[in-house]
Amino acid sequence: MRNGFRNLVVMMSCVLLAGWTVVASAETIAPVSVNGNGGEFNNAPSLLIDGAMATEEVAYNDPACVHWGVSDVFFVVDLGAVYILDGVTVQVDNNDDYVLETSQDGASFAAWTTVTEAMGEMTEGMDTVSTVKDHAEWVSDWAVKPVEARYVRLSARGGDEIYAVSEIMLTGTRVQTEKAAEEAVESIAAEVDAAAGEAGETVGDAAGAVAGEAANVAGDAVDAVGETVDAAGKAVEAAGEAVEAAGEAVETVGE
Ligand SMILES: [Ca+2]
Ligand SMILES: [Ca+2]
Ligand SMILES: [Ca+2]
Repeated sequence: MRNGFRNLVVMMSCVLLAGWTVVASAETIAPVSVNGNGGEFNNAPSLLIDGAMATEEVAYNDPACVHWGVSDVFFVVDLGAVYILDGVTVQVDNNDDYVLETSQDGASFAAWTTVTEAMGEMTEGMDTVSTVKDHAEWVSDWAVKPVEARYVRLSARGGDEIYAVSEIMLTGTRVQTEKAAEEAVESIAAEVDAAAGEAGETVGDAAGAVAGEAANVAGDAVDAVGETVDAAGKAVEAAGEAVEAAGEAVETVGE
């Protein structure tokens, strides 16, 4: 019975998930982590994905910026899952080029787009630029080709060799892979098992409670019978004593 229900749930989940290659619409992605490599840089890489940007035109070494002067430095943002990336908004130092590459496995990266010195309106300091059409900092002649990726790598080149970034914001659509779909089905099946197990335990507990109560009642009844037997015994004793007393009285009268 339980297996039958489990199979039904698994089957229904498979039907629901079949053809569910892409779920949800394009969204601003919340990355799960970011790390920096390739040389020394200032401030925590986590600043790149905290959702906050410095005010435009502030200097590269603002506390909201990660900045560096070694051209080998790069940062890798992990989105936690594969997305079809269709937009990017970054805030970078205005007078350098910033290269964005993407990867599905975190090992092999391919070029995606480059933020150039010519983009944006700032002539000094940090400048926000975006490919997202309804963003206030949209750059009309900058577009990205949608790409499937889980990792985005940022590095800098050219310019004055003083580099800074305060945020990398990506938009895209989550890709539901076959494996993720299978995991979702397994997780639903496990929940069904757990619920069935708990229901079984509850029934067991209830049966135990009923049996215990019945035993208590039976015990009380036995006690009551015992007390009655005691009382009867005492009455018999009393009667015996009365008979004896009567015998003695007869003897006394005889004498
Ligand atoms: Ca930030
Ligand atoms: Ca700008
Ligand atoms: Ca610079």
